[in-house]
Amino acid sequence: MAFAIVTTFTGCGKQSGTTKAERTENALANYVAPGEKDEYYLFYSGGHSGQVFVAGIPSMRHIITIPVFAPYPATGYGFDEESKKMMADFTWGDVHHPGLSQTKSKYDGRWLFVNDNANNRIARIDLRDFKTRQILGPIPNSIGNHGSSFITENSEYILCATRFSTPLPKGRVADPKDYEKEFSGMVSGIKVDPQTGEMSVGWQILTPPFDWDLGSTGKGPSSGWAFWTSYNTEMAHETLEVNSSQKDRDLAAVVNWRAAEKAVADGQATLMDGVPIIDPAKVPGVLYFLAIGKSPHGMDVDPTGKWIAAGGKLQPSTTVINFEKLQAAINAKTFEGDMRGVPIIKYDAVVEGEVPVGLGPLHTQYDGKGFAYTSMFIDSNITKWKMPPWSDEEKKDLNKVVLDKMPTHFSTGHLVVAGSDTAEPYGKWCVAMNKLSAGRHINVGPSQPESSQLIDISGDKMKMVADAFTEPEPHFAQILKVSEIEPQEVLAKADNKDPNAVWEKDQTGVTREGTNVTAKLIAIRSRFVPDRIEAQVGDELTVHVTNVEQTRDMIHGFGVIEQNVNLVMDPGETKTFKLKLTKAGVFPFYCTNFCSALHQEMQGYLIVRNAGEAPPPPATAQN
Ligand code: RUQ
Ligand code: CUA
Repeated sequence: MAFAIVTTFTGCGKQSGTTKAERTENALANYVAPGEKDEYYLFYSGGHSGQVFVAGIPSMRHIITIPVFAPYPATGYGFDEESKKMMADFTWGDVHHPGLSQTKSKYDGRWLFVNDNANNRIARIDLRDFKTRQILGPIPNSIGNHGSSFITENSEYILCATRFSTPLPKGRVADPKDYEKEFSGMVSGIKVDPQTGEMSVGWQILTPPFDWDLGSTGKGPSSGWAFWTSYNTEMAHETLEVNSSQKDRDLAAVVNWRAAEKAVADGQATLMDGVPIIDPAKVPGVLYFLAIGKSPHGMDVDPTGKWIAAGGKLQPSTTVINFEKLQAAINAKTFEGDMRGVPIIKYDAVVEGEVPVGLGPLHTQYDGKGFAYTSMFIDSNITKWKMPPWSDEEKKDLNKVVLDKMPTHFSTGHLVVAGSDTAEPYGKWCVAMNKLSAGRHINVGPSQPESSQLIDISGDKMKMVADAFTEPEPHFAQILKVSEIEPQEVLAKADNKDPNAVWEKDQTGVTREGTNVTAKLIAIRSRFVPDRIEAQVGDELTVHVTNVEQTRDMIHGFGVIEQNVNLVMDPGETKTFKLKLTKAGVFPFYCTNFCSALHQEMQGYLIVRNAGEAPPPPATAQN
């Protein structure tokens, strides 16, 4: 997110309050000796890099990048036909909030979903091989898929809310000065197939053109519900910096997604662009509003499902909502008016307290032991506070529940506590994802990385353990215990379902049908079979390369000189590229991954003759 608030740095880059000896001791906590392994995966979103970064905790060492919405030559992503097809017309995305799949409100280690704020998409990464396997979208009838990807307790849905609004149906044009009347926002339920993880658009709920912000899903008592904050309930269409912060409160959305699902099944929706749309003014019980603190951002349900903390960027407190009271208010119709036919729940009836956490609270995470951690964008710190139930004395002065503040460097956006969004957080570690690194690293010129800081939250007082840096820009992360998954290390031959996979020399070769030339190659230490592909100018060339290795880490690449071809095949994998041949010449191809002592020798030739210069290439296997 971008903030118009000018921030000043407190502190001078030191961990205030600790001595060098203490800092050194804390740092030992993140030391993972050579040959030893981390205990947790950290999946951070890569923001507008379009990717997901994987690091280990506690070492904070970057291990791999999982390409999702942008090409990534290191793994050949975006070059082969399979990934190009998934990326469709886009070569970037803005990845914000990764969400691990859950069963019974616990991570089940199957999939990681990430949203694309820029092009309205959601992607699914399979945790068996850490590869992007589906990109859904652009989602119909919505613009700006920021408020996602929030996973329901059994991964029934990924819930999304739009950051922007647009005249609907898409393609219709209206002047932004008629914003209030002509523009609409949307909450979407993206259905997840429980067996395959395949996503499809389930249903949508029409909303006024607020800018929906961050949210989360319910569990336990709040099972079946989801919550989002918003900004710009003023429905301004220009100079939002000023015009969208006029009101003291903004409206949060309280969504009963099970009711939405039922309304669609009962035929209470109308189709737009192929999606059943619910008008919440006509279908009561699906959507409610709740006026919470000015310009809020995160709205995070705690592990018990009873408490919801909403940050207020422009106020010095975090609002704690009691879900049981919220439910009671809905049942008793304790409303304070309505907005376009949607009831506004009475604030005083549902708020447990406003905790004075500091300036610029954005997101809250939980350790499952009764403590909450809120990121302070303006104050640059993490504030630890005690969750309700509070004593009468604490209720009188909620300063008493604020327990600790850890300075961060600098301007923390999101933070993540291991497992916070499940019913059973691991606790122990918190990572602060800071918007500014402001020179806490060797000087690399004006393009500065983001900084993430590892904080030990296992004791009464938080301990700063390590600084790490990534390319822009982590917005949120998920932490998964390494022992919860067992990713495959090679693609077993039997699991390679590509019909063009070949495993033996005599299955390889180059064939021609008219102007379509198809080559099937195998890659094995240290050669390609065949190592010659003959074709002519004007041909459509399709090449399938199978890496027949069944050994861990034995990756081969396939680069063709001056053809912008870059395949990378994991052991057991087949990849394909297509090329329209437009120029004659002899173009060497070679393996890009250093695979053996004779890796350099792993090469061959693509020979492109002018039409009529030579007979068509033989249809039989060479070599
Ligand atoms: S948002 S921190 Cu998507 Cu908070 Cu960026
Ligand atoms: Cu195969 Cu280098």
